[in-house]
Amino acid sequence: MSSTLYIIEKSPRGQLVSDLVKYLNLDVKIVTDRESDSTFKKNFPLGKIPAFLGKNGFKLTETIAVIYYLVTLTNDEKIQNQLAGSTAEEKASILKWVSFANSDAARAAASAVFLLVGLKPFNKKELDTSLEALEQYAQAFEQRLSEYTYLATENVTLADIVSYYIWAFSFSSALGADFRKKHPQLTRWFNTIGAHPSVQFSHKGFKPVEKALEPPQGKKKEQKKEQKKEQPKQEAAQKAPAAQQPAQEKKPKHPLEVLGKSSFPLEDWKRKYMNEDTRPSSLPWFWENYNPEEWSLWKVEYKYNDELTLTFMSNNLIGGFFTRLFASVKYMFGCLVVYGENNNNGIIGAIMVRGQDYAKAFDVAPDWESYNFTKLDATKPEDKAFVEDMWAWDKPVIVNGEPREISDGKVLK
Ligand SMILES: N[C@@H](CCC(=O)N[C@@H](CS)C(=O)NCC(=O)O)C(=O)O
Repeated sequence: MSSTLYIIEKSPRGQLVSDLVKYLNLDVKIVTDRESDSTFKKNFPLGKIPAFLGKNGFKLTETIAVIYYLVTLTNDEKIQNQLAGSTAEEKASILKWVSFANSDAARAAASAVFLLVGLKPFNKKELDTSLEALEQYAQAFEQRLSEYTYLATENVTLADIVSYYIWAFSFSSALGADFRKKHPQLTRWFNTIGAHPSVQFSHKGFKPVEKALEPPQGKKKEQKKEQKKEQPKQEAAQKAPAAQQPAQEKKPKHPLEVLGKSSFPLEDWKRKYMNEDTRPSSLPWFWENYNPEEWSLWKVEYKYNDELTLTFMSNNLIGGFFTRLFASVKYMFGCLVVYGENNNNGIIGAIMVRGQDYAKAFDVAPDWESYNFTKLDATKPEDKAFVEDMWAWDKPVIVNGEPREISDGKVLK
């Protein structure tokens, strides 16, 4: 049995630790699906990633602790001294940069990127603060790198490696060519580390964006308009004296509850889908049991594909949407997938909903209006095939006549 490292795939910390495992040629298994891994839940109740579980039962979290431990797992003393330092001063200087990159710089980068790609509700003040912090941090790099080739010693160390992933993350969307031009030493260093074998596993051929993403203006305006329309209704309701409000009726917990029990065994289906092969086994069972009078099928498409950047973030966006659909999940099943590649991807999928009105199931999630819904008719071969393709994820999706590979996806279950 080998040791296990749990990561979030394609996140900077995940890329850092899994690249290090590969670079050091360690016998460590990388697991990206912690949600369905009971060993992870049992051993790491905080759920934080990365998390390392040694084959001897040793448990470790916190990126910095994990990478230092991985370095000790090589028996190559030369590489240990190079990456983590040999003198007390070298060791401390490396740790200084590693800590700075994994805390201050990582926080500012994540905040700027998440605000710009829409993973966090937009807030101009927060974006300005994060970009200012990144500017300040770039100056600190600039200063060191105007005199030295690397951050901490005369060689590539963990300081350079950890910092590389944070800048690469920022350069993937939040900071454009103008920023790099303003910081030539940082840029020179970034390109040097980018060519080092330790980061090649995830970043081979990485191209920073030319233009930083713009704040999501249009979408914000639309949301504001919607909020304004809603406000008078809410205010009127709040102002109405209690006596005029209808007596407390016993409301069903969920609007779809009134439809009563369906003949389709949803929980059995979900289990079957998760445990059996989709095309040969689950799908034939599904069509035998599916009742279109009780359940409807919908093509669901994200409206703002042109604002998506990294595919793992698009997948996180789906994850967030599914979390917010929690209250409706016993009336739904389906998948949304991410097709395409970084900086050119989209979200599409097929979801089955109890009843014939998609809104009743979806409107529990505040971001449901970021999606287009089109009803599917399973008696039409093309609609049936679309559902099958979305639930099997084994073929490219055809978008505007072009086949696009599926890179990721999530199951709503
Ligand atoms: N201080 C921790 C931070 C770990 C952390 O925040 N990890 C994120 C992913 S980069 C995470 O686990 N997020 C998901 C969660 O909290 O459920 C470290 O350096 O490892």
